[in-house]
Amino acid sequence: MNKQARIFVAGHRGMVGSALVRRLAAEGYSNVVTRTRAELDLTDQAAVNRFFEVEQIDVVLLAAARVGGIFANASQPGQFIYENLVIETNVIHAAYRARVERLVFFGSSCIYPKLCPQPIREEYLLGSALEPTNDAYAIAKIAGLKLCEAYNREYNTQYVSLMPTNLYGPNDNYDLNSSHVLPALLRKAHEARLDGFPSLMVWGSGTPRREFLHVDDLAAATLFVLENDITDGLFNVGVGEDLAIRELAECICKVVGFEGELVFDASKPDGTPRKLLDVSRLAQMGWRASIGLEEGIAATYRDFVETYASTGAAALQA
Ligand code: GFB
Repeated sequence: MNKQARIFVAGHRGMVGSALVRRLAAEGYSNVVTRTRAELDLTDQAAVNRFFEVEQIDVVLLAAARVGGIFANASQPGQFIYENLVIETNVIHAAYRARVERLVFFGSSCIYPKLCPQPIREEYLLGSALEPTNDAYAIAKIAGLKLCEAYNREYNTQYVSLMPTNLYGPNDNYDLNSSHVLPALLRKAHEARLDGFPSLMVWGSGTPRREFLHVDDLAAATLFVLENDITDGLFNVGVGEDLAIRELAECICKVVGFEGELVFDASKPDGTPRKLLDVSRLAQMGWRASIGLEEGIAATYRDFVETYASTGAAALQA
């Protein structure tokens, strides 16, 4: 891909978008275009059309989305389905109208059925019913990847969909009501250690299994797709290994240095029992994740401590 290409990173302040911006800068891409929400509201169709008409974008990285952990998904399904459908529809259609050739759409492994055979291959999509705690979000993400497929078929665009497993890394959301498990436990373990608490509360039974990918690996996979001229299709992006939530909690406590006890809150939902991605499709093309879980958590914790120290606990609620 041309280093002068005008690359629009939609959602550049989020965890995925900011990782993409860092990676593009490190690789020497000099024309990265970003807009804050105040500058461009992606749910406003007319504004999105105008933006694409004037900006001469070559490549879109569509990382703007309403995202959240199990509780946020389960309690705000209307916002999750509406905002994601509108953002995807506006950006993908406006990009096509403005003759943007290449686009990468980011989804999530929760698009696959709740009780999917493991590890999950891309072709298991729509094989059976979704996990109810996140079916609204999953339907929106399935619609996004289907938009890409349909536009490629009908209009010869080159729109690719990447389905990352559960992500973590810098610029994650640490608000305990809306965050995912990894940042939530990192924060809880940190505060429990500082405050000298004897125990740490983990939601659910601790038995569901999850796979975790550092967001810098997702950014690397995205550049791999763009630079190797992969122009069509759906690709899982993960590490190919998972662990139980209890094991994740133990690993986080080790990194943070919290030595108290884990307590499990059975009133909170477990969600899908397991979602381990089969990552062989991208691996066969030559890409693999490189950041190990403990190493990635340690780096994320250092970043968290710096943010926490400079902004304080209250700012992390935002
Ligand atoms: O990361 P998480 O919120 O999302 O939860 P999902 C994963 C597992 O960790 C669940 C447990 O079994 C939670 O009950 N867990 C334990 C916790 N302690 C905590 C905690 O303090 N906070 C949170 N949040 N969980 C989401 C989907 O599913 O993952 C989305 O709802 C999306 O659609 C995203 O796909 C990646 O992995 O269950």
